[in-house]
Amino acid sequence: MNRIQILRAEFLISAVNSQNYPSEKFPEIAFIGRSNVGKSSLINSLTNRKNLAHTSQNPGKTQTINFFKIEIKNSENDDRQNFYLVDLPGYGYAKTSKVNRTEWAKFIAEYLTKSPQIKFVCQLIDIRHPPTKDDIAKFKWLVEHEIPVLIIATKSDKISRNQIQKSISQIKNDLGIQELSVIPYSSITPAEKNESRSDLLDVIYDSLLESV
Ligand SMILES: Nc1nc2c(ncn2[C@@H]2O[C@H](COP(=O)(O)OP(=O)(O)O)[C@@H](O)[C@H]2O)c(=O)[nH]1
Ligand SMILES: [Mg+2]
Repeated sequence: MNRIQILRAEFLISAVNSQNYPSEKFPEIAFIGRSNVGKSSLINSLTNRKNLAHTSQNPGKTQTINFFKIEIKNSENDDRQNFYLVDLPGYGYAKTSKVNRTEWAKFIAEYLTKSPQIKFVCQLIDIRHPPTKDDIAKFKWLVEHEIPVLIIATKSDKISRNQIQKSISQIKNDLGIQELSVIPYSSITPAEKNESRSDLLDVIYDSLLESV
């Protein structure tokens, strides 16, 4: 059985600037990645709710910062913790105009640099392809700003086990950090047999107990 269990998961608020961030503060875990990489699906998988975050086959849909309030429990000692999962708009969507891309950058940079309650950022990369220029640029930006990053390689069900290991090495290589931890993840694997899900919940829970 999973050590960490979801007690509650609800959509709280969509924000377009810092005035709209939730007034009640909790630690935050944010998700970034290219449009269509699987951010919303991962939030649904993690919380084990079908439609908490809206998924779409058409990239470029989410244009706001979406806050989900989550309560989890450590089944070993009944400790309960609240936090926010934060779904950020996707980058790298070809049809988005240049103006839109600059806006994206300002809007996201503002959130990421002005939210001291962020514990870490999950950057999602499609396991089937090497990181894009955009993926690498965003990763470097996070590292430069001293924001802890966990790389999640999405859609791992689409390739073989052997390929998973190769893709993970490629990602580490392209990002230039061999000791980086990269979690392969499949959002279509049912919660009860999804080991990556329970690993990620463990990482999140442990981060919530750390001070700072
Ligand atoms: N097979 C598979 N498909 C996925 C997975 N994650 C996302 N998808 C599909 O990829 C598309 C985009 O997913 P979505 O979560 O909306 O991406 P977002 O734009 O990053 O929020 C949808 O058609 C999903 O069903 C996964 O782990 N496995
Ligand atoms: Mg989405």
